[in-house]
Amino acid sequence: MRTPSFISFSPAIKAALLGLLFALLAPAGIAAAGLGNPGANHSVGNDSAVGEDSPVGEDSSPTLEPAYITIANRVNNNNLGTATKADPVTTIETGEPFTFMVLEDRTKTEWPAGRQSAIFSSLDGYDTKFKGCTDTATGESVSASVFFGLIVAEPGQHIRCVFAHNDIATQIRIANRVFNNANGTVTAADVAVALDGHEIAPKQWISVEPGAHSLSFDQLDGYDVTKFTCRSSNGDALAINAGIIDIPEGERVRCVIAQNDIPTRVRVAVVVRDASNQLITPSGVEISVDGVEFADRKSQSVAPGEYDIDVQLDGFSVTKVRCTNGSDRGAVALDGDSVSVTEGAVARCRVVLRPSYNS
Ligand SMILES: [Ca+2]
Ligand SMILES: [Ca+2]
Repeated sequence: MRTPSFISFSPAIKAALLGLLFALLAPAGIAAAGLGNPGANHSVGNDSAVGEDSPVGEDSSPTLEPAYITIANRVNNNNLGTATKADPVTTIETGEPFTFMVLEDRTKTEWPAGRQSAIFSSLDGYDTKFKGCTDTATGESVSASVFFGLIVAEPGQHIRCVFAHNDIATQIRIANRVFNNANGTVTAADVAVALDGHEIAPKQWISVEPGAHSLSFDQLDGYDVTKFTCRSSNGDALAINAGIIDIPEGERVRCVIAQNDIPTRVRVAVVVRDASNQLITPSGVEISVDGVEFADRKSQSVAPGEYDIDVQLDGFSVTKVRCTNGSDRGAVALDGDSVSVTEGAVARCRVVLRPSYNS
């Protein structure tokens, strides 16, 4: 197998040839268009005749009237991109013998007819798509393959090709969640979320400049912030330092803010002793807290406030009530049969009953 030789080429041509070979490897961010003559086939890897049999400057093929090409770059800046249609780099590479040209946007350029060619266009920070070519005389589309193929223009033919460049989004999306599994009544819609100091709609993609941005939100009274995280496109956690997140270029960052209502609860445990001071478990014990029936030894969520504890059992009387705070939050205080709980407190109350005739 012969290896391609670049010896007879200038450095610029060598670079172009390498670019052409590289194009075969489907580089990201570059759209390549091969046009025309769909029945033909071409492989650069086996085409060592380029450079060996057809040195630059010695064109043994018949001289043809040239063709013409105009390229049009469309630039979509819907994600804060700032490039213009003049910025993409568009080249056309023609084989046997090899020529390489940079095509200026919307400029009719002379171009060898009857020879295979490929067009490439790229723009940093943009996704580029080849949109096809048309014959400017007939308006008909010119057959083109999306990847490296052939364009063999007819003499005098003028072809117009279009590339579309769309700025790659750097975006952030913030989901705001509120969990009310205790006694909370706030909804996520009540929580304002701000990006760089401006309130934003939750669960919508927002385009941003890459770099540092501030995130803030209403921290609800009576709620814990249980989550404040951001992840990159591939799911990697991104650091949030004092509400500042650094958003890498081209990433679509998802953030979640979650707040969970802090439970305030009351639990009543009933202890019943008989006349011999033995523990018994009679049926018919009724527990109510401010008139609401409670099950024995089962805490229930309540709003912070004051609650009357009432325990009834025929033939028995309450002899003792004691409440402690089972939480590291809030406070519990007892005044007779009335317990007050502040936010986050868990009143664990123990109510002792003894036979009525003993009291
Ligand atoms: Ca875009
Ligand atoms: Ca909760």
